[in-house]
Parts: sequence; C-alpha cells; structure tokens
Amino acid sequence: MGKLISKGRRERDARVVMLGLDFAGKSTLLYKLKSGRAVETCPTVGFNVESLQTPCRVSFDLWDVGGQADLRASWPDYLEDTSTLVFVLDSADTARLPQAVAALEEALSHPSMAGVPVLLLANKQEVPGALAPADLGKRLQRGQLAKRRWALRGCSALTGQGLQEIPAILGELLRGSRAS
Ligand SMILES: Nc1nc2c(ncn2[C@@H]2O[C@H](COP(=O)(O)OP(=O)(O)OP(=O)(O)O)[C@@H](O)[C@H]2O)c(=O)[nH]1
Ligand SMILES: [Mg+2]
Repeated sequence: MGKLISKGRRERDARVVMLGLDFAGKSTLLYKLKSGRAVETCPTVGFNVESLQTPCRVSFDLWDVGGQADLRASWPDYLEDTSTLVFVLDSADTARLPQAVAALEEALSHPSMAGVPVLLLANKQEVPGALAPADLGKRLQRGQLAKRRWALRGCSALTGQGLQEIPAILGELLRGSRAS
C-alpha cells in the first residue's frame, strides 16, 4: 500500500521537502514557483512552506528548509513522512559541489528517506560558466541515489528557465512514491 495512503493521509497532504546548501536558491525557487516572480530573499532560518499543485491537480506542500551550515543538523527533523525530496545545487559554485554532494548523500541516508524519490535541481544555469546538468550528474555519488528513483534538471530560479516542467516531474515522482 502506498506510503501516503497507509498513513491515512490525503493526496493534498503530500509533503515535498527542499534541501540544499545555503545560497543554492531554494527560497527563490519556492516563490518563483508559487508566484511566478523572482523575489528578493534573506537566508532562511527555519523554513518556508507553500502549497503548490501538479498539472494533474495533486496538491503538495513544498517545504524550503534553511541550508546554512549550523542549520543542517536540523534537516532530519523535516524528513519524516517526506513523499519526495527536492535537492537544489548551485551550478555556479563548483568549489562547494563536493560539500553539496556529501550533504545530499547524508540526507538520503536518513532512515525516513529509504526509497523516497529525489528531484535534483541544477540551479543558476543562466550564470556564465555554470556546470551543465550532465556534467554535474557525473559528479554525484551513486550510493544512495541508486536505491531510489531520481531525476536531474537544470533551471534558473532567477529567469524561470526550466521551472515550468518541475510541477509535472514532481507529480510523476509523487505518483511513484504513492505506488511504492
Ligand atoms: N544568478 C542566479 N542567482 C540566483 C538564482 N536563484 C537564486 N539566486 C540568488 O542566490 C542567492 C541565494 O538565494 P536563496 O533563494 O536565498 O538561497 P537559499 O538556498 O534559500 O539559501 P538559504 O536560505 O540560506 O538556505 C540570492 O541572491 C538569489 O537571488 C539563479 O537561478 N540564478
Ligand atoms: Mg532560503
């Protein structure tokens, strides 16, 4: 029986958690997806949450959790009952990519995350010199990713490039997580 159904939750309660290092662009993404506008953000202390819909009208809550180093210890608190994880990478910050990949691997190692699908977003694609999604994909660790369904897409939360398809991809992953 599906994870959500077995816990007696309704479809609209699907919980999508968005993690990533500080400055990756999570909050900018959240509000661009919600309102279509690129808003000015401050570093997130705690979380932001907005309700969104897939094209098939499945509603989900998108939780945007602060990624500063001292806040990452609280990430496990958000992972319980996660239907899908969105992990945002700053494609222009190649220096911190190994740190981001390690943080992703650690989040996926959490017992609550067993089998939970992942959407990796290679954000800031419009920045000159940004790592293309395919090149970024080669630098990922396959340990925890290999144990679940995952997708990787490039995007820019600033310009909106690549954002239109995100609700549909999340819809696919949510369908998969309910069927698992
Ligand atoms: N060039 C560019 N800048 C972006 C993009 N997305 C976000 N930014 C900028 O990156 C900075 C950090 O964005 P936030 O959305 O606050 O980052 P965050 O991941 O929420 O950071 P924390 O809340 O600290 O975890 C801001 O100056 C944004 O304007 C993008 O696609 N391209
Ligand atoms: Mg933020």
